[in-house]
Amino acid sequence: MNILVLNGPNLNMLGIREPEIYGDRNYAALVQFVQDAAQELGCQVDIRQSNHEGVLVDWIQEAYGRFDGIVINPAAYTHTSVAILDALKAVALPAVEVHLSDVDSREPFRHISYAGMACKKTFKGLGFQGYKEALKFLLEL
Ligand code: CA2
Repeated sequence: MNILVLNGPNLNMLGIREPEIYGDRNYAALVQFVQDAAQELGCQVDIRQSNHEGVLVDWIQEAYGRFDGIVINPAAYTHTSVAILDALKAVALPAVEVHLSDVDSREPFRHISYAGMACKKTFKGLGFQGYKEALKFLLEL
């Protein structure tokens, strides 16, 4: 199984500020964690990060016919992007949403997730482990 793992804006800044919310490990550590999880679970992953909404939309579109599923942490675009929601609906690949933090216990604007409306499941507040749970979920589908 070949899974596309997408990360949205500012996740490349992990570990630099707000460790109480996002932890103290950096983005390179997240990539390593997901690669290790994929190896353990027996799937292939392509892990990408962009600060640009259109780039994320392009990558979702390009996943059609190339990947078996998508794990996505759209970061701030979670709460704003109908474009990412529409792209996920358009390709109709099984998708799982991940958030490092528990968005439901944070500011009210983080309680709405557009991308989540096209996802089969959301893992939130589990830190890096949420990505592994998302891979497991897709493999068990
Ligand atoms: O909890 C998550 O994974 C989020 O998707 C992270 C986003 C946030 O906008 C979402 O509401 C929840 C933020 C990504 C990283 O932001 C940083 C902020 C300060 C320092 C480093 C990263």
